Amino acid sequence: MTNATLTNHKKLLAWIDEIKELTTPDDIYIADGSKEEYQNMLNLMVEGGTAQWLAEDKKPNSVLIFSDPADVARVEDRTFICCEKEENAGPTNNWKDPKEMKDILMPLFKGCMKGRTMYVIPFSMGPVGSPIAHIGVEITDSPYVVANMHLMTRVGKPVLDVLGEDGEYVPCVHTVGAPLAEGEKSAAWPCNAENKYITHFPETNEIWSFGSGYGGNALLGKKCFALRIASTMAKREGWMAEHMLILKLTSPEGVEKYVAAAFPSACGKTNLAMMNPTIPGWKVECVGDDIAWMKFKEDGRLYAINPEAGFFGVAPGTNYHSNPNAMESLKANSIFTNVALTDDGDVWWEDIDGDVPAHLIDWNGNDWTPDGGKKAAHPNARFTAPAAQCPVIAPNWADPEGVPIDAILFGGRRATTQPLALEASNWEHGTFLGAAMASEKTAAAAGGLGELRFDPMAMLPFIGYNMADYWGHWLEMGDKGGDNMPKVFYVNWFRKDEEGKWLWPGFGENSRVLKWVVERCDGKADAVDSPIGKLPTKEAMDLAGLDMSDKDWDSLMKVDASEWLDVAGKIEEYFAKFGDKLPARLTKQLEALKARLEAAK
Ligand code: GTP
Ligand code: SPV
Ligand code: MN
Repeated sequence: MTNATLTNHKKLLAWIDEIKELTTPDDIYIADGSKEEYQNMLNLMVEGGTAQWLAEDKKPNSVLIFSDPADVARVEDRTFICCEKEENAGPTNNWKDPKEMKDILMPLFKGCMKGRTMYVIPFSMGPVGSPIAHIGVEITDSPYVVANMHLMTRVGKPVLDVLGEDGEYVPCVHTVGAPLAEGEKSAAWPCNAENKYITHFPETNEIWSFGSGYGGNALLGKKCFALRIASTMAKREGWMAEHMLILKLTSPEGVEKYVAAAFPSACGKTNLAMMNPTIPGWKVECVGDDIAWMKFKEDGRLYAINPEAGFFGVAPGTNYHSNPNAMESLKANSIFTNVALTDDGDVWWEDIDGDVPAHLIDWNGNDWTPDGGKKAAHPNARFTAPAAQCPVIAPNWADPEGVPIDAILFGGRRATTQPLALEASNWEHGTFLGAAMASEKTAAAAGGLGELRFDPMAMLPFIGYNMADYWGHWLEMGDKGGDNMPKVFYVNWFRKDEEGKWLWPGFGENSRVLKWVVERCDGKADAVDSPIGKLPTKEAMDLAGLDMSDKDWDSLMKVDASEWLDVAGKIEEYFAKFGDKLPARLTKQLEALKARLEAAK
């Protein structure tokens, strides 16, 4: 065992031994978190044919990796919540009895690391030692996971030091599920395409992941721990684990506000979190781009930390216009997965800056030319980059105490129906808006692109327990926080006109909506009542310098009562799935909405 002396934690050592007995790797390596270790992982991947170096004058110290075409995104239908009672997983999750699932998993894990090295990665979600942070230990047979965990979390010795001899950690076991026969060479991207299991045991705080090496399926600190397991811990302990970016907004007068926003996967969190505002004098700085853990402090307010240390961002669509700060973050020391390769050793993806090259190597490793009609990068191609490389990372982004949240935004991808922005009348109404959130499906998860689905609080794929109990938890947090709770808003950057063109320019222009939001928090901007919430007036929204006709504004903001009555009917059907678990206060909100819509018809 390499680095065995790094820890005296008896339980941890015993667990490592147990997993070794089960999975029978050739070697065991405990990650120390050093720079050399990271470089070794990159070298190992390059030598093994998993990765290739990008040109040093294009993307220094960065690698490109092509995954197996059958392993390109989260697999929601292979993701399970395993708890004693089915009703505790709820109708939105795939449920399995814990014992039954272990009976399926143990034979799969038996001998699954044969011919490979077993890596043990102690990691902290959140600044090491922060009162809001939690520790996990991921065991994996994938060097790709080790390298990514180095960028996405805090790993190694400092974490083991905090763990000491008996600290608590969440055990996370991951395997690509591709044991090697004697002398057999590993595939460049080993996985078990036909047999993936992403499983969570919230009652014992365990994670077992089999068969996939990609993103949230394999980097277990992210969705598995920081959302699915953490959401159950948060419910038990009275805090919140949310699929939210966190940004700091400073007005020209120097007033600082913190905004958190829950948008579904590939619906604009990374973009909003690090945007350059187009309105003069305003500044956005990034605290986090995907996950927020929030706890009450003595002053009664909610404080959030970003439990991650890097960005695992969607590459396609990212360019110097849409997200210049992401482009700057990924300039070096980054890992690129399933993007295309240019002839001069740089990366390329759809809608990146500049002319479309005449020749590329596409994400399948094949020659690509523009006339072939195929995408060069996979739609869920991603970059992994250290958060500290972001030019607008907030100076206090890693403050262990967190930042006080002033406003929460919900939002999804809606081509129709949903206006650009609205404000909830209070926390309970905000909870209702979050619970009734719907969005068109993106490439971040396998299957069903574009289909409209309910995605409450952007947590549909990430909630570790019954969604209705989660809504109840939101309401209870509101009862506890009272007037100190953040104000809640609902935004939609994705409304289109009849010709299918965006009605709103989006990206840096979203700062206009942020300005309205924080001015509403300070009681400074106007809003008018509508059946679905308080809408900004055209005068209250700073549209200076934007060529926005009254007609376009009206289309962008239109709330059609009969269309919304239809929506209310769908919400009612959706809520009915939760039976007795549905909080009465949400039923009351729905009834009130229907009454307001009827009156407006
Ligand atoms: P996950 O990492 O999967 O959780 O996604 P995310 O929510 O961070 O989404 P991201 O910011 O990476 O955006 C996903 C896609 O939406 C990219 O292709 C963006 O270019 C596009 N996008 C982001 N913001 C806007 C916007 O304001 N308007 C439009 N039209 N597109 C946007
Ligand atoms: C998401 O899908 O919301 C992501 C990417 O942030 S993954 O880590 O793969 O879940
Ligand atoms: Mn996400």
